[in-house]
Amino acid sequence: MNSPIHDYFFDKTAFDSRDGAYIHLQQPNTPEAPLNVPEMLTPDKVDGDDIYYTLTAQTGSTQLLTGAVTQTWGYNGSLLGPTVLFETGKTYHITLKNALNEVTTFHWHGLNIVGPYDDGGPHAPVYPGGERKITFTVDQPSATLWLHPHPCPETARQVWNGLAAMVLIKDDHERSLNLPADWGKNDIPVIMQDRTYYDNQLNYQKSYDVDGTLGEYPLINGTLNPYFEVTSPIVRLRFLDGSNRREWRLHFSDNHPFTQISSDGGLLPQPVEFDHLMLTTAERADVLVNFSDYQEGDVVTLQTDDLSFLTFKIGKFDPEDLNLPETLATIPDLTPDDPEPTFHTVMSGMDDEVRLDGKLFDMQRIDTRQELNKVALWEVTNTNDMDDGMIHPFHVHGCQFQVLKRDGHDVYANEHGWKDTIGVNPGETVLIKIQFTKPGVFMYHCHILEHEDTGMMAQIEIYDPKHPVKYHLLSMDEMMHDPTKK
Ligand SMILES: [Cu+2]
Repeated sequence: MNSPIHDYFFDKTAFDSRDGAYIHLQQPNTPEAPLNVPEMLTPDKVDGDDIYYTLTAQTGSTQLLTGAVTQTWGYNGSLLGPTVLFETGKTYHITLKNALNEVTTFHWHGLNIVGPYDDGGPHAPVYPGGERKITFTVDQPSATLWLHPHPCPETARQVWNGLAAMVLIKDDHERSLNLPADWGKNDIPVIMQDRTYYDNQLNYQKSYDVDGTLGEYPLINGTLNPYFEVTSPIVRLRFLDGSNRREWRLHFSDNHPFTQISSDGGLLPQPVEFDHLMLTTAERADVLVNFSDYQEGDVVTLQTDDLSFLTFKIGKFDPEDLNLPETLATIPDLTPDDPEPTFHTVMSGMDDEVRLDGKLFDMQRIDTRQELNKVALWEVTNTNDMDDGMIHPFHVHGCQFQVLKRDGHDVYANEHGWKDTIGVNPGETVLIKIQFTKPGVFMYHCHILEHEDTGMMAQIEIYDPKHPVKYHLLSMDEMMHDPTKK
């Protein structure tokens, strides 16, 4: 079995044990519940190729545990949000509303749209009772993306409270492959999070860890102790690590194989067969599982390390062979304008010592610039010690990039597609090829949410020499306070 992650970081549980505050997941002692599948967001209006959506960040309560309901946050509901569907080539007009009593933003993680306002980073605050309207045309291939708040330094707490939603892009090419596409039946989101409850309530301050907040219990699509009834032989699981810090080291309880077809930014060039897969925070992987060799009544669980967090109950269906084309997608081989790396960025430190390029984030400082549409090589280094460090997941807004080398070695079989987030090991340097096709000011940062909130983040300006733009960059104080309210 091809398990490239094995010799990489999958087995290195030392990453956990060396951190005294590491919390191992436990099985919740709540009754099992059917896996929640967030339904598709209904458009307000469809006018040809123009589609109108509204998303409202709000508070609510959710029956998670036995007894008292849990106070939670969500988009258009009490926890997480509806699945937002985009179609390549169509134009979306989205009204973003804030019904919370604090500022938030709506960040489209993985979407190639202009920054810094549409992209929804810290420069795009939506104040309590307020709204923001954005319009963009989707021009990237089918992919599994997500939406989450980004008002650093409050991002981690808002995600912990429940704000996150899956975003799908669909296109004709993917449809031509006839992949499982029946949402909730054979096309399933698996949003992986972890939470701790105090008297049935979330308490971010009590759970807080400066190196990334961990929870005691898995929470999958907002469901505790979930099961899924398998009624199709081949099921697409869309994994999203939506945790504040936790890495998920995925495998089935019987090491049943699965086939990865897609990474962060869309279909892989070739399907990759695995029996283990690791995701760091914010990464996505779509896999196909062929359940044909099980019998009706069988049960198999999905595990992270040795902890089962999602039970599959095998129902009735006719077995099928998984027949995938050898080539799923053609990934363009971009030619760098300069054959040598032109940008080197360094993630360093742990705890409150974390830095990006030795600095803390400043919303009014542009840290680097790159010309629109130019292809550049970046070196991304994690200087943490091999024996005493952690994986920092590196994320860039406003683009999808390609991973070329890890410490001079070939990348793993599932890293040949588009990526927007990569786990960078302690002591490792990753070489990426990166092109921005949208102008703006964009963030690049560690996606451990507490590191991002601490300031392990910087900004790049993507400029078009023919159309210079002067951006108004808010200060953190301006972002946090509604200027219309004194
Ligand atoms: Cu980090």
